[in-house]
Amino acid sequence: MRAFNNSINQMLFRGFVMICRKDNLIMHDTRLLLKRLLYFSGCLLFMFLFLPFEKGVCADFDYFGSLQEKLVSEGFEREKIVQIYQSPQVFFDTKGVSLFFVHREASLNYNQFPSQLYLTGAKIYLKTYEAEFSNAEELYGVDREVITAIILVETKFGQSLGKRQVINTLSTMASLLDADVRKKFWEEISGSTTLSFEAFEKKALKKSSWAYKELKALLMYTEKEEVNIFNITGSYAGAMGIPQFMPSNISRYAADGNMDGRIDLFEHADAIASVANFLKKSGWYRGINEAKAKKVIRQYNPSSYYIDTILKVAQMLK
Ligand SMILES: [Ca+2]
Repeated sequence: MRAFNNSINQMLFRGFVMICRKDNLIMHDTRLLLKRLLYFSGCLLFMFLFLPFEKGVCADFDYFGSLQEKLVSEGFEREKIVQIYQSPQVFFDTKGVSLFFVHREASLNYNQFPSQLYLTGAKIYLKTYEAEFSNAEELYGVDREVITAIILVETKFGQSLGKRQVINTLSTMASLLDADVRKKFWEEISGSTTLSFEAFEKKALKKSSWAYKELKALLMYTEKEEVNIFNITGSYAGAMGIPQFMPSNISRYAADGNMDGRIDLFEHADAIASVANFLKKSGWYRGINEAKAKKVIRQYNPSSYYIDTILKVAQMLK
């Protein structure tokens, strides 16, 4: 889109120069003048038709201004924050965040997982990372089959990591802390949501506070582990990596499975250890009974379909 806009700008400039340059223009040749005016008008029409649709946002509106100030006032280095938000990769993701307001996430078909295809994949996964699973079982006392079932359902063993940039998802949602940004966003989505303005305000305030905390956790994680923030993609909610952790879960539960001194949730060794550590810290212990196991898995995802699927797949792998 940027290259396209540049070419439009070049066309406009050429048209403008053609009309204005007196030495090229024979003023008494009205047909030539008309031709050039038509060319210039065509360019203007093109600009009018296409430019306002770039990324679905208003170019003049500063969506992330107050968000940046808030981050700086809470201790983040101004230079780094400005550098992130000046990047062309960061934009107000109207489409992505409107998913929170316009319609619900399509419900996941959990029945697909206890199938021959995924069970075979799970057995290969268990074999491939046998050493990592042994370490996790020894350190955290969590069954390898349960960890495998979670990694299967979350990301199909790291194959479905989500395509949205987490920085955009969280920044867009967090920017709704600002009343002016909420007003602007409401104008953009009010025609396609069944929510009333009051219900939107309530939801936006709650979700923006949550996203702001997650955004801070993301910034801290990427700085600590020296990860390129623009390389982190995730779900529509901002969950990231093979185990789909929210950024705030990283400091609490993520673990360095391959002992290389870094936590990288896009590496299987770290993902396996992190899921195990999450379950242990949520109350898992060796020989846990089914009722208690359900309570622990509920901390990962409260859906009863999710919990039942994890336990069913784990049982089938034993
Ligand atoms: Ca590691």
